[in-house]
Amino acid sequence: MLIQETEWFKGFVRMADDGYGMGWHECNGGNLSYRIREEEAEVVKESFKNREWKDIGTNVPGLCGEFFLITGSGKFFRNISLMPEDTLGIIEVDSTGSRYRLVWGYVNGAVPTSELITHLMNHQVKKRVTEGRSRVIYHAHPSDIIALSFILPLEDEVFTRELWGIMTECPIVFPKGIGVVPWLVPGSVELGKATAKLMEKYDAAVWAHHGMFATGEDFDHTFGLMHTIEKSAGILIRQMSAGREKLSCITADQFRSLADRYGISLDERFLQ
Ligand code: 2HA
Ligand code: ZN
Repeated sequence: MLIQETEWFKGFVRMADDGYGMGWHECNGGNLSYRIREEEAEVVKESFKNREWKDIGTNVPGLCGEFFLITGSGKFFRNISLMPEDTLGIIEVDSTGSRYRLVWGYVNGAVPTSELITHLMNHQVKKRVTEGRSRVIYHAHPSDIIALSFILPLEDEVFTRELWGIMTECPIVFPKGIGVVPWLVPGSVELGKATAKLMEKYDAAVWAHHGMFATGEDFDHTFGLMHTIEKSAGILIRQMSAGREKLSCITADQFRSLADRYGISLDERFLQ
C-alpha cells in the first residue's frame, strides 16, 4: 500500500494544513509527529528504504523499534500537502533507543525537525503514562498564547486558572490543566527535558515567548487541544484589552458542578 493513501498519513497532512490555515506556522515554524502503529507500519514497509543509523543525542529506550512520521527541519507547513516526501519523513528508532534512521521521505537531503529530541523524549513519557494510547505530538506558534506569556506569571496554576475561567469548555477539554516552560533554547535537550517533566501530568504546555506544545491520542484531539487553548488565550487578551474589570466570572462552585456533570476531576489548586 502507498504511504500517502493511508488514513493516518492523510490525517497527518490534513492537520498540518489546518494548522497552517490557523496562522500558527509562519515560515518554518512548528513541527508535528505521529507514532505509527505496528500494523500500520507493516503494510507500508515495502516502500521503506533504510539509510544509515545516526545518534539521537539522548536515550529513549521506551521507544525501541518504533516508527514515527515527522516533519522535516526547516520545512514550511504550507508546503506539506503539496510536497509530502520533501517536507516529511518516517524514522525508525533502533533496538537500544539511542539511534534512529530515515526510512522514507526526506528527499533532497532533508532531515527530521530540529525539535526531534523533544518529540522523542515526550513520546516516550506520553506512551508510558497513557499506556500506549498517546500518539501525536504537535508544536505550533499561535499568537495569543505567546502574547499571554509576556503578561501572565509563568506558572501552571495561573495559566490554567485564567484560561479555564474565560471559556466554560476549557476545563472539559483540558481537565488536568496545562504546564508552562520558561524560555529555553529551541531544539535543546533542556527544552525537551523541561517539557517531558510536565508531560508526566499534563497534555499541553506553553513554551514562554515561543509557542505551544500539545499531545494526544489522535489528530482530532491534539489539534482540538491546541485550538481550544489558543482560542481561550485570545478571549482572555480581548477581555484584558477592553480595559474593564470582569463584572462576573465562573465561580469555584460552578466549576465543581461542571466537574460533577461531566464526570471529570478538577484540581482545587486551579479553582482559587
Ligand atoms: O522552526 O518551531 O521550535 C521549528 C520550530 C522550533
Ligand atoms: Zn517553535
